[in-house]
Amino acid sequence: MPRLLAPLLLALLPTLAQAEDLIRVYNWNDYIAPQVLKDFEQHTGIRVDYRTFSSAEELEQALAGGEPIDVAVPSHNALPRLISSGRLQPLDFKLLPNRKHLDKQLLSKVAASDPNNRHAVPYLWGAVGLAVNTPQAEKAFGGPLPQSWSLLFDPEQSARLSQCGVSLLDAPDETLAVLLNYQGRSLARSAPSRLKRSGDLLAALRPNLRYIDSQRYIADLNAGKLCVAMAWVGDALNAAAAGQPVNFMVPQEGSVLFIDNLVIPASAHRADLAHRFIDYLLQPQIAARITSETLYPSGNADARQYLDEALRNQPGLYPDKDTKRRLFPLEALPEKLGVTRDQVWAAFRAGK
Ligand code: SPD
Repeated sequence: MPRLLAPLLLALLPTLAQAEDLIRVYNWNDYIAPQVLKDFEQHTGIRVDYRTFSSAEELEQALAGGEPIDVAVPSHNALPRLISSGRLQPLDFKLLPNRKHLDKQLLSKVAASDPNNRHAVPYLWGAVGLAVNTPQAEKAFGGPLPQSWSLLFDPEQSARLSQCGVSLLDAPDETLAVLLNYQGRSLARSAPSRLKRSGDLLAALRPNLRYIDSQRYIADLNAGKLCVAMAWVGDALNAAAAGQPVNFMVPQEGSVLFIDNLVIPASAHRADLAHRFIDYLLQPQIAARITSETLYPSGNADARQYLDEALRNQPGLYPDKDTKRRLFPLEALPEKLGVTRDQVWAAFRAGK
């Protein structure tokens, strides 16, 4: 090698090594303990390019566009479509020795969407419910609140609450599933015409809603600027942890359960490093740190022993027996119904 080239190559080496040891992770907002990412980088020398999304639609678009994502976090009901369209790689279980810590019941639930759990590792899960700032909401409502989705879906009730702030998740599957269940029906077994009527009902509620957003509501709940929000459990519990008198309620009519999963997209550039990242998160102590910070139940059965006792027994974090009976998993929709859902939701979100 010419003498002058050697120092140049040496100078380039760190850059080359860095370019090789990088993974791109795409996760839900507020869904990791940031220190865990730093520790992973320090421990392995692999840099993490970490980005977040706040709706299932954003993730679906990124995966459909073939973005070079190494680890993504879809919910269980999105898996059948992602798998059948070839968007996910099968996992190499040999590279995931910590997989043994996973909760077997969750694995069997996810297996209904991902046969033999070939593509997905349960990460965090939980219930959808209502985050209620009780003093504010009771004042606006004029008395004790029913433990019911009527707070949201009954136009007269949500109108009363609108003065202290009502918000809805930007989550069509969750919203339509709980609305139809409240009406005694099932989203996955509804006709497209029924879904359109649900869209009309939602449109009539629109004036009572401050906004439809799955990220902004976290800061607003934490700051006491909303009194009733449709919420994912951890986001509601975080508002209580921030000192607000916010309760997380799973209404009497029942609600949906989601299981979010770590997957390796077909478009991943570094499936080898993605497996290392997933296995790192599967260590029970790491999984416990993530649950302690996000306040979402862990997919890792052995993480529970590493949670503080107060957290282990915190009402609402891991649903009790009675609540579990009222929860049903989100269902994947048949293709045609999925199209109608998207149309109904786009019109509702745009206020049409
Ligand atoms: N803070 C965002 C938490 C995301 C929770 N999972 C959403 C599941 C959507 N089906």
